[in-house]
Amino acid sequence: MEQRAWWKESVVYQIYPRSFCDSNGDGIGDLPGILSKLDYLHDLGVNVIWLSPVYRSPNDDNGYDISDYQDIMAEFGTMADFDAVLEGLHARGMKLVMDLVVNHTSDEHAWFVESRASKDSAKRDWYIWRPAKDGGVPNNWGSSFSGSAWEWDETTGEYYLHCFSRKQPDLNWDNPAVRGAVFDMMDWWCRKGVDGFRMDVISMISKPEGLPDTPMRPGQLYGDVMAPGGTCNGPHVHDYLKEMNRRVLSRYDLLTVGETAGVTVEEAQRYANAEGTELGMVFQFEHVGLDCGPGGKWTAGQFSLPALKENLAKWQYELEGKAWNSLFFCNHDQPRVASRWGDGSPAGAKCLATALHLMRGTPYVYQGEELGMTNCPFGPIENYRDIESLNAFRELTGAGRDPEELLSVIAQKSRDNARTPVQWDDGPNAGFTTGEPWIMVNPNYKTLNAAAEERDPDSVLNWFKALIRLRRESEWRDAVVYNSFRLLDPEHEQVFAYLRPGEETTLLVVCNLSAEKCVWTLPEDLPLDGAKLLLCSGPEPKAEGGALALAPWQAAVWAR
Ligand code: TEU
Ligand code: CA
Repeated sequence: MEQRAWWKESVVYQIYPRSFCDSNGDGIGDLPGILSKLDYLHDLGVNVIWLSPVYRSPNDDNGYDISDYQDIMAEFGTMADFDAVLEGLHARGMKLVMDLVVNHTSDEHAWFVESRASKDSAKRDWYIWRPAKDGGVPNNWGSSFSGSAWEWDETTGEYYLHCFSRKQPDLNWDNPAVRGAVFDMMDWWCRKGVDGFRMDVISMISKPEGLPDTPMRPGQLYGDVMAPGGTCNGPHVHDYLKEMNRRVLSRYDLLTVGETAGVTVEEAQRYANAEGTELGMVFQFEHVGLDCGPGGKWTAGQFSLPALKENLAKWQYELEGKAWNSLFFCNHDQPRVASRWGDGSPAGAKCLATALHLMRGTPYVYQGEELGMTNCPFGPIENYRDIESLNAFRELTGAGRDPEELLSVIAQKSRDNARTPVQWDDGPNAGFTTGEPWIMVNPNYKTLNAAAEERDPDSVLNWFKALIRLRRESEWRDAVVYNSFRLLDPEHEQVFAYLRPGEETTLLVVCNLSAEKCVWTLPEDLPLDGAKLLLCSGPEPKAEGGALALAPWQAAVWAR
């Protein structure tokens, strides 16, 4: 039996503070706004909150560019406001996980200001500086936010590396002083009582020897920093995480999850190994890359349910007994799954949630996913706010891409789809703010909002409550958390069905992830008689001669 742990039995809810709830009418979400929603979160049943960055930041990348790790961004409130949220969560038996962004800082961080001041600065080697090569950039790496990953600094006549925006210079983790400063800061937060860390692009902290060029696809303007041989899963990343674990993590009872861009199952078995020498779990990104085209994120790809099932099953099989899995479809960087792999309907959102939440691993609910929030019809590029989308539009149209065609892909994939304000009610700005929201509110808030869904027993919100209760409180909770996994009918184009076999109980999960009804044949060795129906969206499908007639987007869970 898997070693038990509270973070394996948890359901985590991610808050993107800027878009969660605004308390003071400036159109920007904030910590007092979060405080006002703790009962809503407790009632949902989640027991851990992952808080996207609230540290001091110039907001070039909405807080993922930190200028002071031990102070709070003025727009979000004060450290006292933070302490009130932490205390409020603990008073409700809930936990708080911070977003640790230490692959890079803001260029306004005191460390970088000192580092860029002079080549002889004591902190020069805290970042990655290189002289020009053949009169230009040191290698072919491109930033994830377009352009070269190298920025020329006139003052000292060298380039510095930034895998993201030019205002997010990469820290040099090969420097023990950098590691020490990061570990001290982490310890400071742990002593304040936080319960863990989500670690931003932690797979990128150890850069490859000599910073070699990476392969370029035809038509690509730069080498991809996340391609093999680039910055992911570098030579010392596991040494540094073991050191982090020794010096900080192992001293506290924490949930730790690495955002490991470019991770494979083999690497995940190391990052999230069962011996607990590095992290508790990692986020993988293969499944959310399946519907990207050959040219990467900004080229249209085709969704295939068999391909998604194959990938998710691979991660279930390859990690079992070796490492703990995380389960997510949504976060602040991904479009809304209800639109992406559903048809935008509540039934689709409920069905997708069932497929995700009954697998083995810790599930993550992204703010608004519990409401079935959908992608937003932004229209013109002027309505977007995300640096990644805006820079891509400028760079790719500048390189000759048709603006209309590109805009249609941005509409599907932009991170801004996840960053529209949470829809609390049908009042002005969906109850998010009394002011002018920093980003447009999805016009469907009139009918898609928490207040309406709290009153509707068949809402997405009440379905999430039932899913979370099944995992956290029901008599089947151990089966949901710790049972094994076996995919059924891998090739079926509509149905995602799987077993969760265990010693005492086996769960059967059947999801018709399509807008069409279908008849699904039960495996011979799985007659349903005697099985107990635990959850079902719509009337229980009757098994006629071993075949289940499933309504569009119908999900059902049995135990036997
Ligand atoms: O994201 C890392 C990352 O790879 C993202 O660029 C993501 O894969 C991409 O946007 C998907 O298209 C982390 C944070 O989650 C993201 O919000 C930050 O912008 C980024 O790191 C830099 O801190
Ligand atoms: Ca505010």
